[in-house]
Amino acid sequence: MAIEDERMELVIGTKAWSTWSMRPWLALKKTGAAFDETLIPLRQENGVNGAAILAHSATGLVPALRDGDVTISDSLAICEYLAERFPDAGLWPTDRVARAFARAAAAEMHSGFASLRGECPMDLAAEPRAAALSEATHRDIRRIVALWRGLLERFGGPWLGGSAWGIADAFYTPVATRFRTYGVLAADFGDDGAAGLYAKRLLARPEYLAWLAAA
Ligand SMILES: N[C@@H](CCC(=O)N[C@@H](CS)C(=O)NCC(=O)O)C(=O)O
Repeated sequence: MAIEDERMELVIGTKAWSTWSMRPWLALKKTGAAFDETLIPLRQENGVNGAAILAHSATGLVPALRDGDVTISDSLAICEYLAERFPDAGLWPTDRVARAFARAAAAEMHSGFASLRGECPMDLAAEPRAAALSEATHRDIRRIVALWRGLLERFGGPWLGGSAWGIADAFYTPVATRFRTYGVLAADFGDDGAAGLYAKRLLARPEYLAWLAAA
């Protein structure tokens, strides 16, 4: 059983690199709940980070959320848990159809876009530069731009599920950082302006700015 009065603990990896850590951290920040953060530096010599993570997370991966005596691994499962634990935080749209599309968008990010993820790793400390990207990464970017445009139009924006920033937006925030770092212009990938502006909005969110300030 979760202990309601105890502060939750989110175990995360290096903030400049760990996109999977960033997503539930942003969602947890949006709830307004006080929480402790345990940061495990990634990419250490001799893989000491692996053993350090295993002490917190049976999967050997960050993020992991500890709530009382409950530990949940996996970014998407943590976000779902937070949405249920904080039903007033608006982490999923209230409209059933918008919620289904927002969930599908988050799931597509969680399981897809392997080329973009591999070729354009998040690096919040990197100077923006124009990168030559493969056709597979171009396909990923075109799909993301089409997905963003479609949801913004369908549910009226300014967020993917409509008026409230939520989990789907948290899931695409690292993509917005990649677009900036690797000089990706949404307009070159089928944007009419809406996706580019959405990426800018993601990077202006207070939750993201709080993460960035400590990266
Ligand atoms: N599907 C998992 C992926 C988690 C994952 O790959 N985490 C990476 C860091 S972003 C990790 O813990 N790697 C182990 C390491 O670098 O030692 C999730 O969504 O949480």
